[in-house]
Amino acid sequence: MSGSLRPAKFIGKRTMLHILSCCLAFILVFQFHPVYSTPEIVRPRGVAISKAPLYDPEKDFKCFDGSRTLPFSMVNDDYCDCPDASDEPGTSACPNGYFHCTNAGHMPLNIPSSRVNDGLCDCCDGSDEYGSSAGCVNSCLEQGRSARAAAIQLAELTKQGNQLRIQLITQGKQLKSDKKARLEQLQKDREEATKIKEEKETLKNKAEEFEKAALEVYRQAAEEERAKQSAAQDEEQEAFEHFQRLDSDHDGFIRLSDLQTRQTFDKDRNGEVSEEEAKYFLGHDELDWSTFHAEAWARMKPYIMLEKGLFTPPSTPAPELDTPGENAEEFPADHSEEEDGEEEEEEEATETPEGQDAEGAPEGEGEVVEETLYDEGTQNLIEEARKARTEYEDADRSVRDKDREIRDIEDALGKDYGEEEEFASLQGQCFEFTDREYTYKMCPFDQVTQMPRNGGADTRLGTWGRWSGNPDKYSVMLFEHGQGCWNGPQRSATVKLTCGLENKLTSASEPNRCEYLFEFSTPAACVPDPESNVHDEL
Ligand code: MAN
Repeated sequence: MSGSLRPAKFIGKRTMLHILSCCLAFILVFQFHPVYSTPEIVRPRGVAISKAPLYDPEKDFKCFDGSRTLPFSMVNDDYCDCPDASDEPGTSACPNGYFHCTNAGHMPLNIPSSRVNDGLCDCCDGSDEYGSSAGCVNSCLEQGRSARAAAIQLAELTKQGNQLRIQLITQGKQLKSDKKARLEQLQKDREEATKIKEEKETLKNKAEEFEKAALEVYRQAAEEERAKQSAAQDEEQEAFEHFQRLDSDHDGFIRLSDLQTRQTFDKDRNGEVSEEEAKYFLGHDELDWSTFHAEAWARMKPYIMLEKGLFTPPSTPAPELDTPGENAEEFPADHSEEEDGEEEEEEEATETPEGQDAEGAPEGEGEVVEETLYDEGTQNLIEEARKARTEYEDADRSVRDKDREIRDIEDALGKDYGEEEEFASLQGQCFEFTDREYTYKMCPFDQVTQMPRNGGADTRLGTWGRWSGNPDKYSVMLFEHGQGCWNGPQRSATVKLTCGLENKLTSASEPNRCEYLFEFSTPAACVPDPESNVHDEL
């Protein structure tokens, strides 16, 4: 502001004030005694109309805090007498005082006393610079006009927005009562669903008991079968190892001569293994592995065991030599004391019989095991148990679904959606604003996130905290406890609500590191001011 202010000469002397306050007529006071600033109500400079009665020139002045009483001439004498600054409303004498600009044509204003005559025009009527050379011009009419136009515009917007707000209130109340009704229904349904779940659980347990008992039979049979197979494999492995030992030239055949060198087969214990003895065990002139395993091994094994001390024969005498095969079951002579050095040395043989791998595992192990075929009764029990399990799981899910919905509704019902539920319809919606670097997403009553435009993970700026406007609680939303800021506090977001005809996130900024500020326009914030903002003191 610049230009010339009406001639304003500061007259602060106590005597002058006293004279002026005593007896001059209104016009005279206004025109020639600038201690008084408006023609309507006589009052000292810098005093608001509302406080004028406290400054009666015909009485001594009492500091507002009651601490002192002064001759009226000491008001605005440029010397601070009252601790509460009330004696110096029109000067900069008191550091804690306020100067009131009337600003006729616009809005009155209180400015700190320190701004009086500081060379800067603070009041649009220029009244704060009556004793300086700032040359303020009175622009109150002009400013008032545009402020009023803006106020009218805002009032119109508020009026239209308020219509929408009224609809939102209806919607919000409806939403809330719908939720309450749904909650009641859900609580009943949950009781019912819990009963069903309990019944299904009992049925499932019963069906599983039957199923388990039926499967146990199969399990035991399978275990026995496995044990049998494993014993047969051990047996085969053992036979193969002996086959290899006896096959001294490793040509895949055992011949009579191979046996004749082994004391094990000296049945009559005469010190040598005769051809007959060797034939008795072989049954043929020569044997390959499979014939050995299928026929001769059973005859040889008792003798080999005897030799190792693993087998004790009955006390019956050893049988005479017979045709091979006929007396294969008979007990052999006790040769346990005999040693066969060669056999011991070859104990390390590691080859495996055909059809076995190096570890002796039978071929096919590790492959997909054939599915067990159950008898019809067992099959039915399995099927019934499966059905009972499915039904129980469905019943359990139904209870859990209801629990979840109940929790969500209770959570929503516990939230503060405004005095008249006008913000309720914002629950469940999200609004975005994109700046150069980020897209921000604000979901009222839920959370605010920040997404880098060039990709990368979202950052949670805060989850719903509370309304924090002052004095209008519902003008600011606070989202707290966001992701921690590197070397700093947890992120938080403040959302300022303004009246607008649509719900829209209109700005985003980060005034302090990791403290975010948003503006959100919404009809829910269009509350008409019962006292219009368009004041003037024309
Ligand atoms: C990220 C963003 C910024 C924030 C820094 C703090 O880059 O969340 O908004 O200022 O982290 O390190």
